[in-house]
Amino acid sequence: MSAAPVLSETRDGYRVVTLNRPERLNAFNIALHEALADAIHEAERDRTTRALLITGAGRAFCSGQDLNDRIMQNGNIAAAGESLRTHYNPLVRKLRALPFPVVAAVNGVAAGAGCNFALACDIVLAARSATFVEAFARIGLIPDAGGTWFLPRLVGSARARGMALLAEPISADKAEEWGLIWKAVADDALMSEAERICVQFAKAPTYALALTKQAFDSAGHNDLETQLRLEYDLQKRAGMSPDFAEGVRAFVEKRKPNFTGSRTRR
Ligand code: T3D
Repeated sequence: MSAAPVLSETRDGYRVVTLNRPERLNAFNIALHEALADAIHEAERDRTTRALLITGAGRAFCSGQDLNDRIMQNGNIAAAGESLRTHYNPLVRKLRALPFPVVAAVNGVAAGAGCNFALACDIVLAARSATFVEAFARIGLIPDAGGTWFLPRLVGSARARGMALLAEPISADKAEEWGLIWKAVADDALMSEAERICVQFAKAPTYALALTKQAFDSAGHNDLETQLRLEYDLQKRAGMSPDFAEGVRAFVEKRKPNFTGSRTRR
């Protein structure tokens, strides 16, 4: 029996999802896509989930599309593109829309769609030995899974074009220096640091964090006036949440807040 392509573990207030095809550096095939979509769906359905941690088994985070699957039985190469519609685009949309933060713990190489999948997460932590490579140009494709959207926004046009057109690996330290990711940490500290962040998120005002994600994503296409109006709408919603009342009371009473993450007052 072959191993499950994705492992999912429930922790106190968050879930850990591990891509589990280490022999292919956790490359995406249909089974992995489907198992990952199921794991994310389960996390979302579980009302106690307040953060998601995604990492890879073995020495890699994810090497993008499994290229073995692109060679058909007759030896021809399958047309690229359809998998974006059926799997990659829904995955990126889902990660951005989840009502809690998603932390990527990039434990090793993140290549192709595996790199952009990591960049779609809210917080990207990387082991110092990890690398980020927009490998697409090496095989005659363009960056997908949101890469052409994320890269220039994160690192600016010059570095985005360099990464995409040259397809050279970027070290975790350089990724942090460029603002591609949140932080590079020592290899043996990666999981403990990612878990520490998820424990923090599990006690956070989750509804406000979900609205914050929404505000940042809209800022990508809004002008300032539209964004100010959106902040007004979202802040009114955050202000109606029990966590706002609790946050203010805790501050005044000089104690730690006890956030429920809920959007409505009971
Ligand atoms: O419809 C569509 O297909 C469009 C969608 C496209 C999305 C994409 O992601 S396109 C980009 C696909 N990914 C790549 O091009 C990256 C391919 N992999 C690599 O360039 C290198 O493996 C890495 C830079 C990621 C790591 O290099 P290295 O030297 O550390 O490891 P390796 O020796 O190359 O790989 C180890 C094994 O994993 C090896 O298998 P073997 O020889 O031990 O049996 C290798 O073939 C396998 N592997 C790595 N990446 C993939 C893979 N097998 C299938 N697909 C992969 N993507």
